[in-house]
Amino acid sequence: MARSYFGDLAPIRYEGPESDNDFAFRQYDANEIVLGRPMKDHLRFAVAWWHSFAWEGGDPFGGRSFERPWYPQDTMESMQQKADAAFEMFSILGVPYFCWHDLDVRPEGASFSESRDRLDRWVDAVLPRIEETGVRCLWGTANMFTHRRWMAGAATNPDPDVFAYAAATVKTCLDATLRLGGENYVLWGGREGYETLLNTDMGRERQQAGRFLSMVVDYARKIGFTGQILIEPKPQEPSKHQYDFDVATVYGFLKDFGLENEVKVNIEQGHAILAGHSFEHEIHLARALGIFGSIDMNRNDYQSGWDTDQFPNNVPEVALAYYEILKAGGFTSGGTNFDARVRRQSIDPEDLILAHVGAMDTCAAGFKAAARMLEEGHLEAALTQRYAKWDASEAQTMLAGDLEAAAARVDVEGLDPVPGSGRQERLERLVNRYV
Ligand code: XLS
Ligand code: NI
Ligand code: NI
Repeated sequence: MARSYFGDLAPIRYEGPESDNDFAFRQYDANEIVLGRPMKDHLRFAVAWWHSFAWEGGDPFGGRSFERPWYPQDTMESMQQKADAAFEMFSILGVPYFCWHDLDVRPEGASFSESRDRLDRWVDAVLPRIEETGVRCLWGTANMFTHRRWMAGAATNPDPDVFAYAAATVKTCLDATLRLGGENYVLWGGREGYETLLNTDMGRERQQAGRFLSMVVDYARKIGFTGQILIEPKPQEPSKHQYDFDVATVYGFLKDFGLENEVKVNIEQGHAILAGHSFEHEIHLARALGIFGSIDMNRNDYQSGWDTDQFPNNVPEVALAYYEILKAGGFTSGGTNFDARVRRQSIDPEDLILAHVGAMDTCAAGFKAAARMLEEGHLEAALTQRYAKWDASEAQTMLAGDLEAAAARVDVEGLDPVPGSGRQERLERLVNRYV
């Protein structure tokens, strides 16, 4: 029998906002129908294998602070123990999904083929657990940033041998994601960037990244992977500058390589802030460009400015994000992945559980507020009204015409535009009625 890491914790149930029980949901009622669907199907929560089970609590000034029974994570036995604890936690939380990197789930072997065999063995071990619990893979990804071989990049490396190693790594992880029935595959390029321009050829590296992504898309199609390929933008950290800076930059890159209909984005709250945007800005733009895919729901520390991967706890912020997601039509293959870790002093097993319970409640509260914002339609009505003149036929004719024709309207119609209020404070106050 599998050893229990979380003691005799029972599955978390919904008890409502008045409940004093910390081990209960106050906002997240999985089966509550919102906008015609159970909330669990809107939110599609996922636990991140790396932060919850592989991260050991280190920071730049100190090492491991946690003591988990599967440490040190260097044997296949520890992998099995970790997987047992992971599925135990998924069941306690009632989350439908998990996400993983190769390095989170198995130790690297002495050779590439040993690493690949180990990943296959992890998939073998996890498939029956998926079957029995119904908890599935939202996305898989390759860790191409921790090992020293990646220090100068993966696909963008000055050494073509590293490009080949990256190809082998992504191929293996895509194969594993396919076997697991994963609904997406993510590429996050933490080392695809530079430390100094003095040793960097950006034009060349960008071409390599474009070729690599095209190869990944072709291979995914070839093996019958029907999931969505996603790029996760981030402007910097760990590199000084990363090529997948933000949604706008990634869209330009996709257009350049003809991949804008093949690849979408996984947007992380903390990365949006690092890029100088808000989370809702990034989702809004991805929606406008038709490349919205999924989210990583974790926040930064606004005082330190670091990407601290904290669990969400700000309902108004989360509400605006879900409002944009609802306007995008909701998630299709994507979901809400908690790419978040407990603080290094939160060393108890129950801290892991409660962090997720709190985050799920925050998301549920924000989501319900967003659903009401959409249903009542006041924000949408204000937006429609603001652009209403553009619906007129003469405006559309002008847009399809040339500069001279547009210019001629000023003389012919005697135009003298009258500015209208943007009503910002009124709209901000309106949002506060929901959150
Ligand atoms: C790091 C990223 C990473 C990706 C997956 O900042 O968020 O965790 O989500 O590689
Ligand atoms: Ni991140
Ligand atoms: Ni992330």
